[in-house]
Amino acid sequence: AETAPGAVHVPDWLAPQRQRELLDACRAWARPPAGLRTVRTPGGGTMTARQVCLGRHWYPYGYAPTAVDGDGAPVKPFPAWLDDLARHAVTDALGAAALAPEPYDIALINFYDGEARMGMHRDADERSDAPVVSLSLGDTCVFRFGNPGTRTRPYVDTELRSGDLFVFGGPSRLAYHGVPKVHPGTAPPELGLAGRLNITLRVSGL
Ligand code: MD3
Ligand code: FE
Repeated sequence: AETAPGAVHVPDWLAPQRQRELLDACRAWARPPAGLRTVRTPGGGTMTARQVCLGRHWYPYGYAPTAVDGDGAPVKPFPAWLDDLARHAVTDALGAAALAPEPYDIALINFYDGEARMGMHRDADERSDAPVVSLSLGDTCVFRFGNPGTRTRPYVDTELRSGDLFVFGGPSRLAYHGVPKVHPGTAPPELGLAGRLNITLRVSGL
């Protein structure tokens, strides 16, 4: 369903077995070196969602020119199967015409415990206007989409559940968005995940 122009939500896009496989991959990526880290903001704060990067090191607000993560270790590579997954997702949600010519080359994986949030922001650090692909695993969250062009009300709130796909292209690519709430204990029990994972796949254009 189209939530805003270019923003398409596909509930249950990942079958349970695919969710399990993606979770297993995330667990491996989260291990050191260059594993799950706490992101510090320029103002001296910390992001409450912890993060792992693949392909390039993201920091607020840019991509590091060197492939070095928080612990000094090289960022893990972005595997080719994630580019295949992103292209499949964009084609299903927006159609093949929305596909970028360049490969997807960055993944940012955010882990939310019951208290974690993400404030309203725009993702403007990529040089490409290719659609961003978002996949959710584990606990349900409230996903907040800003009024186009602003970070103010009226917001559109939707719930993102385990297995959901959201693709942000066209005019929605630079829209404000955030995660004001995670609902603890709502993950599918068979997944064995306490908390929420969000995987975003991006084209850096760098
Ligand atoms: C709209 N992640 O990684 S997913 C992010 O659930 C981020 O972890 C949230 O915002 C999360 O930057 C929200 C939905 C989402 C992700 C990326 C977007 C919406 C987006 C990029 C551009 C526009
Ligand atoms: Fe974002």
